[in-house]
Amino acid sequence: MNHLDPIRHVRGESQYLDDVPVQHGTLYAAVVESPVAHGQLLTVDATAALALPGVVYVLTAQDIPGENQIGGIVPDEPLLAEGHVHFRGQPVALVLAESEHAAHAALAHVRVEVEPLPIITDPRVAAAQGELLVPPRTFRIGDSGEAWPGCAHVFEGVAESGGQEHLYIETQGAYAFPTEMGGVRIISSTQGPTAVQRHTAHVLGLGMHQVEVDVTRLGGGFGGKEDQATPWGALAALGAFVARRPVKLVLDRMADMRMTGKRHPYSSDFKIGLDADLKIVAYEVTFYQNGGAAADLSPAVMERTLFHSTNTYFIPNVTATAYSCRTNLPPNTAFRGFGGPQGMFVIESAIASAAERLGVPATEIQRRNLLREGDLFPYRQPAEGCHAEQAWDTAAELFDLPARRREVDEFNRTHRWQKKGLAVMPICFGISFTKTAMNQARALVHIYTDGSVGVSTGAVEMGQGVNTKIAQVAARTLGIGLDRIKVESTNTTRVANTSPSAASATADLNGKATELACLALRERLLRLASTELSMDYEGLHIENEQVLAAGKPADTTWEKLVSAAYWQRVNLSENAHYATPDLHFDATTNQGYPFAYHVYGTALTTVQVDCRRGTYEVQAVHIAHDFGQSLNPAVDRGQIEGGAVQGIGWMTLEELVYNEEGRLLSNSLNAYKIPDLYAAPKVLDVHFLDTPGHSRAVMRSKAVGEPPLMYGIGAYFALRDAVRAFNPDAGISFSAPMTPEKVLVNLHPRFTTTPSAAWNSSA
Ligand code: LUZ
Ligand code: MOS
Repeated sequence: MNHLDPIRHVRGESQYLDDVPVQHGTLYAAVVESPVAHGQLLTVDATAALALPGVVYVLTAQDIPGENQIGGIVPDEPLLAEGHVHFRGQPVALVLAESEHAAHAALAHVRVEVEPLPIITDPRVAAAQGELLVPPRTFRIGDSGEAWPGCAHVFEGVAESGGQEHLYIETQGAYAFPTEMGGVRIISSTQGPTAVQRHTAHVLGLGMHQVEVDVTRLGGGFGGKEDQATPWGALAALGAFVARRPVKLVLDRMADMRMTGKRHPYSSDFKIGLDADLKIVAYEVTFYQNGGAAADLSPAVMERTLFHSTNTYFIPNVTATAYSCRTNLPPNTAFRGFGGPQGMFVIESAIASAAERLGVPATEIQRRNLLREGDLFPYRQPAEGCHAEQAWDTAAELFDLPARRREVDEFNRTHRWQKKGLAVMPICFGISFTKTAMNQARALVHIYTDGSVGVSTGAVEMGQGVNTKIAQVAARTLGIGLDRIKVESTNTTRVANTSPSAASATADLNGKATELACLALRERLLRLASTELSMDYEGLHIENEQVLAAGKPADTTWEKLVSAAYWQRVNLSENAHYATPDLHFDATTNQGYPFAYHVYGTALTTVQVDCRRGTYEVQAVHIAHDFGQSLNPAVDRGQIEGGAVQGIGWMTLEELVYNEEGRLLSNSLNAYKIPDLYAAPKVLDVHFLDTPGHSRAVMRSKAVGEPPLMYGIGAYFALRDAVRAFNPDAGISFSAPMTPEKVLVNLHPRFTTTPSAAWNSSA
């Protein structure tokens, strides 16, 4: 079965925010941005802007009726700047005008005066000055300090990974409507409708019941709309609240790139110790996370970095510390993997560093240290249903790792100016929100009298296919066809207190709630059938819309049964709640059982580098992945392909550049490259491992959203392998992305010039 939406997408029938018919009287909003990255806000003078034709309002912090605060984890983020500005692009004022053109034309006429203050863009500089968003955290198991003397080999180094622009095709936006009694209704492009509702209510001084948020679908989120759809929803709502007219606010691409946070860049120190058999004995790592100007989700992202700091490996002695550093950049935020990829890049760098210095293949160290059943993660959860070795060995065998290695080495012996590289990337990703309380969801299922079914949950469809999976769960549980089922928009009035669609857990949480609701409805209908037909309830079930008793049709169809239930006054609606069982975590000891389960897999990546130009091609990515019992192999395969390519982009082409004034230089698609058809791997093979899935996964179909992004890390190490084949002495720093410029510099270090070094080092 395929994803339900693509045909509508291709026909242009799918409804995104910008497809909502514009209501008469709508005002258009545009956001006045801070022109500097740090300073004291002296004046915001809108006189000239207000004199322009079509400009109706210019709103500032003074116009906010409630509290000017949208911080989630830490209350440190105003909706509109007040007193100070902390990053370039920070919203300072909101222009409302009769047309989009008039609103944008007015921006330059709002005079914003700022007394500049010193700017920090580097997380290590921030940490040195005590500029931390939250106190540091340390995850510890064993005693790494005691372990060093017993190690045969100890290596230290630095690893750096860059940020990443989400580049959802649909930019941020919201459309707000005033409702009766001073409330607002917001159509929002958000992964977190409840976050938009909660913060909007707070900012407007309303109860949450006065704010309704509705989401049909997003043109991509990738984490960028988990927390950071909120300001645009709240700003549109502020406009609608003040003007008592509908207000539409949509960021254009460059404004979106300037104003919103991205994946966190990290700079990290590592120290790894191995015994004579290449077993990793100890690992110490310190992460400096570039959090940007406000906490946003950074503390949670930092925590997930710590959770994934040992990737798929068992290491008995670990000390992992993370600093979330305040800099004058837009607050960085959730991005597919949520800090996990950054943590995993460092342990892979440590292993590569050890392998290179010992002159052994990295795969020797990787394979020997893979997690086994029952091994403890540093946070003390045991690896249960561990498929790390199975994934590695299946990939190595199925895709013939030894032959691939020989082929690469042979090619490199026989080619001077072309070099190939190969790397293996095993992954392990924990599924659940690390904040235990967030692992809950609800579903509201209505069966209408004609037998059709409407399902509402907290899940947001953003292209990932969650609605398809929820429809499958409902159809399978009720025993009816998919054509009977409609997955409704995500609406805070129908399903309340939702967690964002994030953490790869959306189908699990909302799918399980849907399953529970449908099970209750099915039971109710079959109880009715058993009395109507005087049959034993135990033998009854529904299949293909037939009621079957002891495997034989009982002369009653789904439609007849539903109709009978209505006339018997049986409740045809059900509201179910699901909370992932068994989870707990103590954030003071950093120990517990935070994840429902882990997802495993292994990727083999082959690249070829043109050693005159530094350009390269990712030739093949071969993946063996643990889907469990996939509910939808087509959707799941798509997630693996998209995730792997997005990870390759992060590790290779995508280079975010801010200058020292905190201005984004890579501010459009001229300067910021994401993988296109040509940059994507020529071969992308996905093998479904034979694994049982997990009872905490929806219908034993494991979560699939974030894990594959980390396969992309293999591309960095494959490129490194190719560069070293050309220049074995290249002292390549562990610095991603490995752009063609960086490859060239590493191939020919003698020709390195200062300007490119400066380009590479800009945070
Ligand atoms: N969001 C969140 C996430 O709030 N908590 C998480 O643990 C998480 N993990 C991945 C992606 N988003
Ligand atoms: Mo996400 S990074 O699961 O919003």
